[in-house]
Amino acid sequence: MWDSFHEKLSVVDPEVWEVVCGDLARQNDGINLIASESYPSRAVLQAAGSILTNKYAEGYSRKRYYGGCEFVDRCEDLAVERAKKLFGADHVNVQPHSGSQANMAVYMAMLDPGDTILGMDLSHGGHLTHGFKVSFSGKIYRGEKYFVSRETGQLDYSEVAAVAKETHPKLIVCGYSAYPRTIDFKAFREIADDVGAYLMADIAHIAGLVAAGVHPSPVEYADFITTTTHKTLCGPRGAIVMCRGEYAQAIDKSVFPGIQGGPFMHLIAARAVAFREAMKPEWKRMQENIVANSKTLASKMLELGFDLVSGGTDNHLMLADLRSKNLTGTVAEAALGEAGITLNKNTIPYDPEKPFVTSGVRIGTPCVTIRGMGGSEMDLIAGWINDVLNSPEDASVKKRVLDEVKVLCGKYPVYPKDEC
Ligand code: DSN
Repeated sequence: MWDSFHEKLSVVDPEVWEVVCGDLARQNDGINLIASESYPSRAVLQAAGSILTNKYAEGYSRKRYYGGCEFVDRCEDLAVERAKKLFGADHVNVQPHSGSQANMAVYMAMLDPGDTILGMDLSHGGHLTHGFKVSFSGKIYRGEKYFVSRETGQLDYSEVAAVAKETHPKLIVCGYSAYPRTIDFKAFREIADDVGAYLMADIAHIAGLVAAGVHPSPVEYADFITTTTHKTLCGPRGAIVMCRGEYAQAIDKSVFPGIQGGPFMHLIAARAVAFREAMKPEWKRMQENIVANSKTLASKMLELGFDLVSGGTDNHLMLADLRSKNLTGTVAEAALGEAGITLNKNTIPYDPEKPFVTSGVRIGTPCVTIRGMGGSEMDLIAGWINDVLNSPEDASVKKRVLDEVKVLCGKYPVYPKDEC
């Protein structure tokens, strides 16, 4: 055994330890409004950082290509059984390393190269893997798009139906990265049935809300459901695919050996932990609070004169259209970052700016809610966003907000500082 085998990270690699400590301080001291991030529990982090990372387990439980899988089989079984119970799904594959791979697994299982995928346009809130031209999904398959209504900023289901009739998709994707409203999965099922397409719901953003019953579930309507496990689900990085029983074998073969080799057993263990936590009543209440906080923040933003795409929110996020403030998303993201508020620039529907500039910011409440903040903190946050974006060049405003943010965050620590 080499000398430093049992030494701590802080001793073996002070440079990397400094990064960990730096980001721990950033996470504790700042307000995180990135809609796709969350804070997993200590138990999830412990499983994710466990010695299960050492184990190769290609294959599935009790059908592996390696010996010594008796313990990891048990943890994959737990993850599968818990996910099935949590979402009411017939079949779940818990091995995808990411949301992109979960989506790829469905496409590779059900489509042939050149088949048409119909998804929401990326700049309207869709995802790269929903048929966007520079992604594998738009290169191997023919990507067609639907859009939100220019007037309402919301889905117009009759318009989606018309696009489906014109484009003859083999698979329709619903579920988005930046759509603030409830999705009508039944309407999508009807559209898919009318054109003989499969329906895939990518619920990566809203999976926690769906698990808690705060957003309607697609399980009754979609043939396939994919989700990452690290957004509102509050688990570790990674993803799962759910499907009707009739597609179980095709999906499993598509994930392994189709597109992946060895599953990350430490992350599958952590997923099992997250699914167990998601069955608790207090976790459900937390998901309800994520939406309540989002609505409070949205109404305060509207009161302060911000334009929100679609006029508000039904879920964990909102999209602020900054054109009336004469600001781009890039400028807003940077100014707020200097004031201790992290969010991301985001295209708005029909955005006149380039995707790297954008006219909007996406604002989400999962992280602030997980750390315990409520309605009065949402009012404060909206006020700080307003102060900074009214004078994005004013260093004294940003410094004042940064100090106030730090004081508030001190009352709602995320993780203990340990040895940092
Ligand atoms: N990158 C994710 C998000 O921020 O929504 C989507 O994959």
